[in-house]
Amino acid sequence: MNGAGNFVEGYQLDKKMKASSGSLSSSDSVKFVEDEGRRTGLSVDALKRAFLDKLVYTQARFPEVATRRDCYHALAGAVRDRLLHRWVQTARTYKDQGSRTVCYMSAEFLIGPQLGNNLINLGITENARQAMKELGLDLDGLLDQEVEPGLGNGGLGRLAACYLDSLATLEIPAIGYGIRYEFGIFTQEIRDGKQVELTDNWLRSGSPWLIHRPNIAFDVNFGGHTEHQHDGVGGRRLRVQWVPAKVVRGTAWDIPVLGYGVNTPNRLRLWSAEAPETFDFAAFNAGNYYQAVDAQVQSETLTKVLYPNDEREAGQELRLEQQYFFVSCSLRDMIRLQLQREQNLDHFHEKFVVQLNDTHPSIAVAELMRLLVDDYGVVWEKAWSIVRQTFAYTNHTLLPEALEKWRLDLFRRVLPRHFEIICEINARFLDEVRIAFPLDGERLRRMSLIDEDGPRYVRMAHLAIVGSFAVNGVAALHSQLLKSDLLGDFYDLWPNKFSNKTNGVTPRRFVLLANPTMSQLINETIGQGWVTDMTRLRELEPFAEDPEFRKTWRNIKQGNKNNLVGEIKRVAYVDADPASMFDIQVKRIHEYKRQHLNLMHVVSLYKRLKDNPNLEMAPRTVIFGGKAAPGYQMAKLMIRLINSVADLIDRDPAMRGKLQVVFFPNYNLKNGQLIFPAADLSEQISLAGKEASGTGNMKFQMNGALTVGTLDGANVEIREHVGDENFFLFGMTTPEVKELRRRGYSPHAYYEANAHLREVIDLISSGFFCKGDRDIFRPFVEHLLHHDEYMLLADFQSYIDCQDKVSEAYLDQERWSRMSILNVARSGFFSSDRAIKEYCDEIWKVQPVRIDLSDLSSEDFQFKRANALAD
Ligand code: NBG
Repeated sequence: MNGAGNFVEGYQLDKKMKASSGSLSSSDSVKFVEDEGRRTGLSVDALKRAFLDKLVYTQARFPEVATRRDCYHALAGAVRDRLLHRWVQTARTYKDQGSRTVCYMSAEFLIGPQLGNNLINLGITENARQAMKELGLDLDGLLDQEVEPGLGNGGLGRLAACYLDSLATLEIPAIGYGIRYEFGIFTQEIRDGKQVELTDNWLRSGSPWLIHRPNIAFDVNFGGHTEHQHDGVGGRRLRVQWVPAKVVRGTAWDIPVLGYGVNTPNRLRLWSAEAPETFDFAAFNAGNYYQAVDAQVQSETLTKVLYPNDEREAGQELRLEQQYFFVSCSLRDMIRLQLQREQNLDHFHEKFVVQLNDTHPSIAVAELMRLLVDDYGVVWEKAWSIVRQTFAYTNHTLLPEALEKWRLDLFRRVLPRHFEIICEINARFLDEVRIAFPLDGERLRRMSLIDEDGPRYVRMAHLAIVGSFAVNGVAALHSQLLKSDLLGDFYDLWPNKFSNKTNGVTPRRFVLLANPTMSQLINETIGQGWVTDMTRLRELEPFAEDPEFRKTWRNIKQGNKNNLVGEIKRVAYVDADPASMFDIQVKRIHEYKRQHLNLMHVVSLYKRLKDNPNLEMAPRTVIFGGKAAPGYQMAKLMIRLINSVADLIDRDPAMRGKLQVVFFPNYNLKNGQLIFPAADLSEQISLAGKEASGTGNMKFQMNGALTVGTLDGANVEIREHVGDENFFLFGMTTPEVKELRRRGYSPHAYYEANAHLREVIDLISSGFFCKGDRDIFRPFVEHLLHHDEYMLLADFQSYIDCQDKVSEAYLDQERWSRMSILNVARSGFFSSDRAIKEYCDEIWKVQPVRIDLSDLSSEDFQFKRANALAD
């Protein structure tokens, strides 16, 4: 009641203020400045006024009828104004200075909810909380209204988002280029223990962060054929014209990405597809209404939905079309910007550097060649030199099935001109290989851009490498394996192209926003400098020895666990025991990530507890979360098995207070921000050599979880930083895995030799966990016993032994807290700021550009060249 009163009062106040401010005309520059200052001010009062302004003039609502969603939009709108104020200033500065710009090209940007992060980066979370409170509203309730844009699958898309955050924070001129999918990653529900996919209609009630630029539009060709003509002196110049079968228009949608504590919002520019002519009047007049809108419907399909395959073959035509579509729009946008400043494209590579986030955008190599040679008349050699100085490529996987290749016939049908260009690039490239390695036909075959074994394919990774000046992996081990195995031939040819850039994650979202209580304790202990210089966390180390500090630390963790317990109850209808160890594995469900190994440990504990109810062990709640690609049957079966085991354990009174399993549905950023801070134990248990880096491992570490993990991906470096004694290591190393495979791996032999392993597997295959049904999990067990590609059985015993050590450590809470504090103190290296600095210094060669914020004044806004305005 009180709240509602305040709310109306605030509104009255706003009206009064407006009435007294007199008439403001834009010709009066002084007043304009004043008004601008108020419009985008950051004080509690300014935020209140702006909020009410948005509620009325954007949402067309008044307080008595406003819903929470309206209020969210009003607040987001007010925050957006503050971003745009900075944005305009930034864009102007970049334009004036002609700054060298990083273009991060990625088919995925998993940016997550924006409002909370923007408040943090503007430094106004507390002011906004107060402003809302004075209006009778609760900030957290409003934050909760935001529908997160799920424009990515997992680590790769989230990495791109972390990098945008760091680029802006480090004041580096940058643009993220991607796709505005209408439907992002599906929403996962669990029904009868099984995954059900629901469409993610994130745009249903509009996104306050998207700014449409209908004037920034490009027509993109598909299909058809090419026509070759010779002209120029003596007909020596080849001119190629591409006659397409279909044209789709891309228009730009921008999302501002503000850095922390700076005035730099960079631009995330996403392309959306539409028909060039939205309505076919000829067809309409002929009486065919459906045909009249058909082109539009067909074109829009292109950016309708994100492919939900994480590290799995996609291979569909539409996916290739999506890739080409966003790449073509992006490159032409860059060319447009360059031609605003210069007469020609000779210096394109000096103004822009393009990072290819995996092979998804790698068609850019051929597209930039096409644009330069066909559209701008640049000769091939010069064009190739520009291309090769523009692109750099990041590889994100060693899994063969995740390496993109396109069937030649499909590729040629969709992109006939690019097919020709790739053949030319390949011919010249193979010549280079021939000269470097004479008479090595086998090597030529391996390195060719075209895979000639069986049905022919275009190898996108090879195109990316050949067209780039730099190639990097995403963790030390991964980069090493790229050089020694997967890309060894390319390393032999161009050793200097290769480097490592270990991934990082942004501490703003994953610590400051996700874990406010721990952040506050850190601020009080060592100051706030760590937020932009994570190595400062080292200053926490001495406090690991302080019993008082450890106690506070534990209380904070307990508070975070309690929060998660509430959410688990809400979404999974389970009462999780907050006194138990929270043992968490959240990530995409994939055999190589071995969620089923984790589950085998659960079954092992269950069996041992049944056999010996007095077994001394730390009580555990084992929490899983993650989506399975809809067509990946084995991953879906893994989810089902997790839920079956969870159910049975829940029904067994002997397990109460000892062991519990929870499947947390629809793992995404929003709930991730609750999960990481609540974890005691982080499961990073992929088979060595399979996980390129992992980034969840870093998010857990920064929030004080200890890791149980293999020597895979960035785990290796995490362990180096925290020290062997603060990391639970198990499993084979990469050379051991290789050696075992070479000798011939027989999972069955492990099964025969290990009685406990046999008990665990037999219990699963007996149908014990699904009401005696022996069939459901048969494929699962058969697969393990006879194939076990990811060698669970070989690592089983080592994992179980290691988990027993975890349990023992957890029972000594003082020791555990000490280790937890040290994990946080030593997590600085895994900030995305460090990673981005390395990219800037070693690959991109870009410098920060400071943005000074001044009020936008009308003087500043004289349209001096009024008659030269662009239409
Ligand atoms: C993923 C890897 C992860 C890595 C992220 C970000 C793909 C193709 N790769 O290990 O599996 O952390 O990329 O680099 O999604």
